[in-house]
Amino acid sequence: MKRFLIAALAATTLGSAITAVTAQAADDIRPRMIRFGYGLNEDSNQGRAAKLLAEEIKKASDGKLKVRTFGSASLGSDDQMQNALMGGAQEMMVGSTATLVGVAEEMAVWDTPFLFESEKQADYVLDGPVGQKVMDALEEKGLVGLAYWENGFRNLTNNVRPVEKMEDFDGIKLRVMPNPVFIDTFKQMGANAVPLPFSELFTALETKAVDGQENPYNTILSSKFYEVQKYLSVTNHVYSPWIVTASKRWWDGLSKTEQEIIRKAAETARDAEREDTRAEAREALAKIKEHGMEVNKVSPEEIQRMREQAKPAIQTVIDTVGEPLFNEVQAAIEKAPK
Ligand code: KDG
Repeated sequence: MKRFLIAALAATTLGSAITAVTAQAADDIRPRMIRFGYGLNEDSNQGRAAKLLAEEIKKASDGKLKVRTFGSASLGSDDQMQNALMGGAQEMMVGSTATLVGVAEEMAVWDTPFLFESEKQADYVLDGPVGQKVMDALEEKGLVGLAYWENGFRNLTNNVRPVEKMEDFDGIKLRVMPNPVFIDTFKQMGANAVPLPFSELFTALETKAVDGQENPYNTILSSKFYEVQKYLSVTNHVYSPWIVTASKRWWDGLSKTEQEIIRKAAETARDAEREDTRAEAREALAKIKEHGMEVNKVSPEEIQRMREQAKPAIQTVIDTVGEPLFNEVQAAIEKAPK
């Protein structure tokens, strides 16, 4: 009997302590409106994950932290939003790591052609120490990196010809992300690389200002590129992460409780987004074909030729991020599960 009473007393004390902490935590959360911007449309994998993040933050803060999501680049292109966060004019966003290279050059390591061979490798490296180190480089520039989401392995579309061998790139005006490594990579392949923000891409394809582009299957579907593109050539030439970031100026004004809620929600949404993106990608090729695109898979021999040809672009990455960081990423890849 005595043991039960002691246990009951301890539980009551513990219970009231938890209540007190929870109450304290609740006091630590102020009513806030958070603007979360992204570039794809709300029906995309990026849009679905943004909605989930908003729900998770609202739930964990008992509705005090409200997130308004703004899709289709309605708050601006990735680099415009990144500048808005650094200036404190917007609170949060998700966008490409590739457009952050001008902010923190370490981000260029993720643009290395053929860096990852699988999503498992990517998850292991991005969510590990070296992924965190690259993310931390954003802080002194006014951004807080919260989680890497999956954009995915990138493939080529164009209206000129199927790309079956490297020479087929010749003369193709290929839109690339505004990023030195992407420009270098496709110049090396023989394409005419044209850097453009994502928000201008569909119109550029529709008006034939460019012949082609490269993006994961999910984006080709959700952005309806099949309406303005004829050929899809499967290369998986680079794995692109997205990154969820917050304005450091805003972030530093949050309580630890609020920061923990937001960080945890970004990680919860990350895990769900990766699952959702991979499930959608598995079905994507069939759907892209149904929409009339002609699909070809580039042979391993030709992929090897492209790898060789891309080596100067890899040197651009090493020159940009430094050999130590590049080697640290390579070492993490070696340790990653296949
Ligand atoms: O906002 C959309 C971009 O974050 C993303 O999709 C980047 O892959 C990208 C591209 O091609 O610009």
